[in-house]
Amino acid sequence: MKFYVTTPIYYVNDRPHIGHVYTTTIADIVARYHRLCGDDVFFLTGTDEHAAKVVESAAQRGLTPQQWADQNAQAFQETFKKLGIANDDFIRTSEDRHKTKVQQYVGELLQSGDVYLGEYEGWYDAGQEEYLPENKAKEYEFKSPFNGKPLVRKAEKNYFFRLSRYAEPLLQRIADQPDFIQPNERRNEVVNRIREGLNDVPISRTGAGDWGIKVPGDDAHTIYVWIDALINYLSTVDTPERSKYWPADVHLLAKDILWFHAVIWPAMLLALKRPLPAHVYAHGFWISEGQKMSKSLGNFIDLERIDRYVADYGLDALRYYLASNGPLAANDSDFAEAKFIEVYNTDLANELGNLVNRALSMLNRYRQGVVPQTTTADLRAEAEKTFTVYRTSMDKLDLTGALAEVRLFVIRANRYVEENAPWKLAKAPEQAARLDAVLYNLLEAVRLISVALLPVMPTIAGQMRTQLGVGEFTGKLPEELAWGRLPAGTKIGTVAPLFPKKV
Ligand code: ME8
Repeated sequence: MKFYVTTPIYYVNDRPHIGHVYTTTIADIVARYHRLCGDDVFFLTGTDEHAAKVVESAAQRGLTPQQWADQNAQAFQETFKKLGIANDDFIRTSEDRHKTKVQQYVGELLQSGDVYLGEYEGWYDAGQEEYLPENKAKEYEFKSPFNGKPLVRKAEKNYFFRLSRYAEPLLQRIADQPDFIQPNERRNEVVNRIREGLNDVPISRTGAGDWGIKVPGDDAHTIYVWIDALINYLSTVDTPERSKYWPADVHLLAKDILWFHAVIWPAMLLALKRPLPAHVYAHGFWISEGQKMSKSLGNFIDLERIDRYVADYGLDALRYYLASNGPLAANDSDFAEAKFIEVYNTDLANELGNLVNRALSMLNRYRQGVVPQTTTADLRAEAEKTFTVYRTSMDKLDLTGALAEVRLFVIRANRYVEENAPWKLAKAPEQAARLDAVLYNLLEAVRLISVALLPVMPTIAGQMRTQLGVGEFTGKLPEELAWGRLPAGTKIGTVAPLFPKKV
């Protein structure tokens, strides 16, 4: 099966921060999971470059917009590479392969009458480059909900997209497929807003100079950055080799940009007569030490801090924390350093690291490091339940739920050690077969946990496998999550702590 997952394409004007790293890491985990299941995966991320802010910032630095975009796009690419993100492509909207497709699709929409030339007057949020509907402008007291600056009354001749045509088809789609927009809270918000009515939306602006994509046949108009940006998901795979990936299986993003992804983009696709993505998933926001992250507070968890966590605790610990404690559901999550350290010490060092270390050390001590035969499968039923829940959770993007389930199994396996006290069994020769069984069951639990953790902590899971002597993972995840695949006679590798304890 094919599986196509996307992240938002990030504004090149900003430096990468924990928010960008989060969505991209979640997408990476989902992509790795599907690859391990044997799917033909395409994972796309990239940068959104045609915003007016890019022209301003470039000018302030004496650079061309392209030079400034090049620098910053590179920063995003390097960051993602450093953080182990295995994306299949990185789309930049200033690339020709994207620009030609945008013109092609907008041309199709002009032909079909879904895009037309009209006049628009409304309340404009210059920072966000978007018009707010009259009722929203009023609700926010004619100030930007994002930066508090006054909205501007603006009139212009524009090309419009006939969004008003698509309220019913969109509502129908959401009714037919309730998990199209996730989580549920977000779907309800979108449905309520569509029911308030949809106006046509301007999709071009004038006076933008050369930075941006022109409306085909009318060089005075530049295609509005949001329309240009949304198209990346399709333009990148609209080639003979990649067309098999469309429609996307999931667009991942945060709640701030859900409207564009759940309403405007699907309506554009309906107008283009292209299939709609299967899911639009809008997670919540990270806040920082209890406060909203903002430029004015200067409290972004930025790259310097991220680098420090990676240096001190390892990249996989950061990935685990993001996935297990992040705002995947409707609520926001607090990124607090103390919490991060607590999760490292508890879930990783005390629970997982300890389990692996004691299981392998006891095998060395009592069986010269060779996996024995077993006569009972004490943990089998629990393993089967754990990994069934794990898989259904991963399949529906509930990474937090999947990891919570794995953690319970780690705790269970540690308790199994206490219950069976192998150190006592080792003293009684008539208990030799029982000790064999206990050791086997423990090591098989460790193997299963390593398989489940591969998408989230690829390096740690790899180390677990090396220490266990089972080598690099080459199988398929669903099969490898079945009980009893650890061969008796396996000679384990060198045992070393996975998570050095921190204070
Ligand atoms: O909106 N917590 O780009 P952007 C979690 N270019 N995620 C966060 C976050 C936070 N505090 N802050 C940002 C744009 N994000 C457009 C998108 S797509 C066709 C065009 C993440 O650079 C989250 O994924 O502002 C959010 O949706 C995205 O960054 C916004 O990135």
